[in-house]
Amino acid sequence: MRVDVVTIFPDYLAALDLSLVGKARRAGLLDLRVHDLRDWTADRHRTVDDTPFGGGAGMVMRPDVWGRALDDVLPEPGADVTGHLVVPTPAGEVFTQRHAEALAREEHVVLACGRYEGIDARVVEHARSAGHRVSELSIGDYVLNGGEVAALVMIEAFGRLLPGVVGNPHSLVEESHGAAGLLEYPVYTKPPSWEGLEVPEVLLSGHHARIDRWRRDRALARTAARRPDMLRVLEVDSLDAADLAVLAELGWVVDDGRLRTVAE
Ligand code: 6GU
Repeated sequence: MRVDVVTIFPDYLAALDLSLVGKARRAGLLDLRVHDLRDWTADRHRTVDDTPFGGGAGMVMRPDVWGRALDDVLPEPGADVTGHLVVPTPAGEVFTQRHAEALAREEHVVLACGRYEGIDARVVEHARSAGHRVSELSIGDYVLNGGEVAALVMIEAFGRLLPGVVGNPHSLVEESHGAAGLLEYPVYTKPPSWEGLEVPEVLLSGHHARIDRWRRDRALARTAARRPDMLRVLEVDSLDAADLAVLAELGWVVDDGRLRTVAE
């Protein structure tokens, strides 16, 4: 997979040399290139921004500079490889594991990192009319100074899904936000007793069916407490009788094919 990142702070992306993503790059699974947007400026001061039309605070990134950069890094329209332009922005759709899975299937992703008040809106419009897929994505409901950290988050999230990047593909199956639609259960390791705190007895029992049931119950209870929004959209067909009994204890019932609390 090829990934290009365009930014005015290429050093921000240095972390992509580390850990699993760094390993994927060195193994040739990920061809990742970071570019300095100022390489596409045309003036002595290497200007990338200007004041907003219509007035208001802050500066906006110029479409001409971004246009030249993206013309160079996105695949040519009609090329055999298709490109997907990702623009990290707090005004985007919220990035989820589903976006990570979709991006991991792409041949070529370009991330355009904006700073200041954002990029002139015509840049996205122009890329779309040139036939590129474009996604404006936010990593959550808070404001960052620019798209660089969000790009790091997205690259790590989809990079680890590329075939061969995570050593044991099984570890991708059970984790939070995977197919089960539940948060992950709590985990423990040695020593079995630490600071007066004991590892739950069942995990030391060697009784695999009871361990699986205990983990499933903890996942359901955690999701109910921390992410009730996930329970509300859960596929009820994925729940067995024991799941429904645990959920009932927690005050959740099935109504018209969906979970809801008894209180509503
Ligand atoms: Cl993608 N960019 C910025 N600047 N702030 C954010 C964000 C992105 N996602 C959440 N906050």
